[in-house]
Formats: sequence, C-alpha cells, structure tokens
Amino acid sequence: MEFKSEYLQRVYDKVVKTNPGEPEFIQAVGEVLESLEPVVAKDSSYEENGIIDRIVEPERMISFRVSWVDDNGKVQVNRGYRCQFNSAIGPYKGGLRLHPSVCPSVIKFLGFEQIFKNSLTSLPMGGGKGGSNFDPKGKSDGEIMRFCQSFMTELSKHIGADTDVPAGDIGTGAREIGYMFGQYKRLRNEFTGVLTGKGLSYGGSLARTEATGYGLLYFTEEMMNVMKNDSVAGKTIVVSGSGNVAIYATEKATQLGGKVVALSDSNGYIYDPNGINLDVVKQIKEVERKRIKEYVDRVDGATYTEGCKGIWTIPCDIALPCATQNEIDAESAEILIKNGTKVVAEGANMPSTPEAIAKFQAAGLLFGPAKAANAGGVATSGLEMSQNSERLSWTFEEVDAKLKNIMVNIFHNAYNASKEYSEEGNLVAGANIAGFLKVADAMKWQGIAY
Ligand code: NDP
Ligand code: 2IT
Repeated sequence: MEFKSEYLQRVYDKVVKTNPGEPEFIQAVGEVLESLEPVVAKDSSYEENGIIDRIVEPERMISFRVSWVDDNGKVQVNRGYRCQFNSAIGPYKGGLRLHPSVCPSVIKFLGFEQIFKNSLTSLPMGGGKGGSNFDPKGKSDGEIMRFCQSFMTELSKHIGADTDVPAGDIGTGAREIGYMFGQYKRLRNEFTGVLTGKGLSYGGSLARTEATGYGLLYFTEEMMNVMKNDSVAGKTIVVSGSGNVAIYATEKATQLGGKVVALSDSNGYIYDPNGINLDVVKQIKEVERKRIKEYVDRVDGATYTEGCKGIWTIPCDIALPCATQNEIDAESAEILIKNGTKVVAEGANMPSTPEAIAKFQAAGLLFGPAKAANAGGVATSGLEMSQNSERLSWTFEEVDAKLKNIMVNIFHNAYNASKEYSEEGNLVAGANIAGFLKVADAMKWQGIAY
C-alpha cells in the first residue's frame, strides 16, 4: 500500500515485513493507517510519541497447546491463542473464536480491530482476542466440555476480571462460556466476572445474546435516518450467516418493519420471499444445532442453494454481512450495487474486502463499517462487567436502552469525525479516527515503556 505520510509508510512497511504470512492482519492495519493520514498530518505528536509504531504491535501474544480426549478415547491436540493487543484504556476485552481457520493472522486482525471498536463504545475496555483451531462442528457435548476445560486450564493463567475478559465469537456461545467459566472458578476458587456472555443464572446480562444483532440495526436505523432521511421499515434485507449475530439482526430488522429474505451458513443459503420465519431458524440453529438447509423442509415456498457466496446475488435494499471476514469481494459488491442495494452494514468483523468497500463508497452507498456497526456486542459485555462489579442485574429494558444509546452515539461520533477529518459520511475513516484518538491520548499519558 502507498501512503502520503512518510511515517505511516514506514510503519506499514515494517508491519508487512515483520508479520509474514498474515494477510488478514496486514489488511486490517492497512485500512486503519489509511484512515489516519489526516490525523498524523495535523499533529506531529503521534510520530514523536511513536504511537502508530506501538499500536500495531500486540502487547502480548500467547500461544499454547490444548490437548483433550475425544469420545473414542483418542488424544486430540489443538492450538490455543490469546492476543492481548492494547490495554491503554482498560483491561483487554474481546471474544474467543473456535474455528478450524483460526491462526495468528486471524486472531491478530480481530484483536487489532477490537482496540478501536471498544474505544468507540465509550466504555473502559482495551483490545484483545483469542481462540483455537478446534472445530466444534460434529463434536459431542462431552467433547466440547473437555476441550473448553483444557483450553481454560492454560488461559486462566493469563486472564482475570481486571486483566483480560474474554467472551464469545464464532463457535463460542453460552454453552462454551459456561464450561470455561466453571473451569476458571474451579482452578482459581474465585467467582468473578472473568468472562462475559455468561448464563443468566451465574452473572450473565439480559440482552447480551441479542446485543450484536440488535445493535447493528440500531446503528443502521440511525445512519439511514441522519444521512438519507430514511428507515429500515419496508426494506428488503439480506443477512449472511445464521449464527448469533445473524439471528438477532434478523429479529430486530423484522421488529423495525424490514423483511429479511435470506440467511446462510458456510455450505449455502436459503431464500424465503415471504420473509424469514425466525422461530424455525432458532429451532434449527439454537436448539438442534443443524444446518440452515433444514429450513426448506419446514417452510413452504423457501429454496436452498449450495455455495454461500451466491447470497449476494439476491436483490435487496440493505445487505448485512454477519458471517465472517472477506465474505463480500469486489465481484459480489458489484452485483449488490447493480441490483440497487442502498445500504451495507457490517455485523461480522471485516466482512468486506478493501476492494468491495472502495466500490460501495464510489457508488455512494451508505456503508457502516464493522468496528462501529457491530460494537453492540462488546458494549453490552461492558455493561455485563458493570453489573458484575456492582453485584446487581439490570432489566432487559435498561440494558437494551443503554445499548441503543451507545449505538446512536457511535454513529454520531464516527459521522462527526468523518466531517472533521475526512469526507463527510466516510464512516470507515470516521470510526477508525474516533476510535484511535482516545486510545492514542491514553497511550501518550501513560509513557513509552510498554
Ligand atoms: P456463530 O458461530 O454464532 O455463527 C457464525 C455464522 O457464520 C454461521 O452461520 C457460520 O456458518 C457462518 N460462517 C462462519 N465461518 C464462515 C466461513 N468461513 N464462511 C461462510 N460462513 C461462515 O458466530 P457469530 O454470529 O457470533 O459471529 C459472526 C460474525 O460476527 C463473526 O465475524 C464475529 O467475529 C462477528 N461478531 C460477533 C459478535 C458476538 O457478540 N458474537 C460481536 C461482534 C462481531 P457455519 O455454521 O457453516 O460455520
Ligand atoms: O467481535 C466482537 O466484538 C465480539 N466477538 C464480542 C467481544 C466481547 O467481548 O463481547
């Protein structure tokens, strides 16, 4: 990548050189540094304090063996990670991904993005991420439990309610968080808010399950209201994925009067012109843990197509990618634009490639970047931490109202930063800049030796 700033160019070139074989991490860094051009041009203190040099280097990257015994009595070995990226504004905070594609590049890109996302929430949380290349698909409950216990046996040495607070992500939901919490408590003899996304009977927060998807729609509604005097009501919507984020994005989109017509998993997608029946989806995904294609056997008029990329060929007003990174490439972006899509908001982390984002922006679509649009999950994790600290539980309505307020504020902060530093409405730049400024200020105050 080419930068106008000699300082940013030097930092970027070093990141490329020192992180070989890590394309996702380099992609995430490149996007943020590009957004920071006007910031470093305006204020030389970022260079003088080495802020950018330091912010791209994780404070700590932990990698460890996770061995466990499967149902046939055979020993299995996976690799676990925790990337403690930045603690300038609070304890490290971010999810744990369990997926065969997990590797240092994926964990570091997610940890890096989390720094800016968490800053945008306005809550005191640093950035981190972890996970394992363990594949939860097809594993029995006992195997999941034994993996989670082994994973936590090592992870427990590095985390704590005031140090690092992990949560869910792909492949990690309430079941996995429960097993991990139980093992942490057993090892440390401590009942603390060391994880978020916990069950309601042992310190979880109401509305955390719904938070990322609901937050995505609160953000989208505000973006459409302010920037186009429009709303979600009456719009046709395509949502990719069918996991936690996709399900609750669909629920809130429907409550706001939109019609979600498609969902997917990594094998293929369903199309239901009558609007997705979410009770059926919840039964298939949350209760039975089956594949999304089951839907067409249970709902008349719905169709299933193999291959997940084809979901972006379905005409829609609003596209909400809620599955995984780089799921919308330039080709899919062109199809969406040609089909008249007006809004793209990212529920997943980095789901659009840089080439796809450039096409959306050139075509004048409203584009809500992940760091801002999906921050509702971690924001509500922050609210769970607050409730754990005061040993009280808030009602669903209280948490949901705070979540909505946070998402509306994130939109305005990103929008205002875009006006001050970049082109008005470039929310990629606005979110990166607004997230960066607070962390950079905290790093300046805290000195250099870390
Ligand atoms: P889940 O595990 O609940 O669901 C993931 C969904 O995405 C599944 O439908 C899965 O399909 C699909 N998917 C995963 N990997 C791929 C792939 N390589 N190709 C195609 N589809 C894929 O995870 P979440 O819903 O929690 O997470 C979805 C996204 O949202 C991730 O990017 C995550 O980082 C992000 N996110 C999550 C937050 C949270 O609070 N949970 C907060 C903010 C962001 P299959 O079953 O076939 O694997
Ligand atoms: O990507 C994310 O923000 C998450 N997976 C949620 C992290 C959290 O700590 O709740």
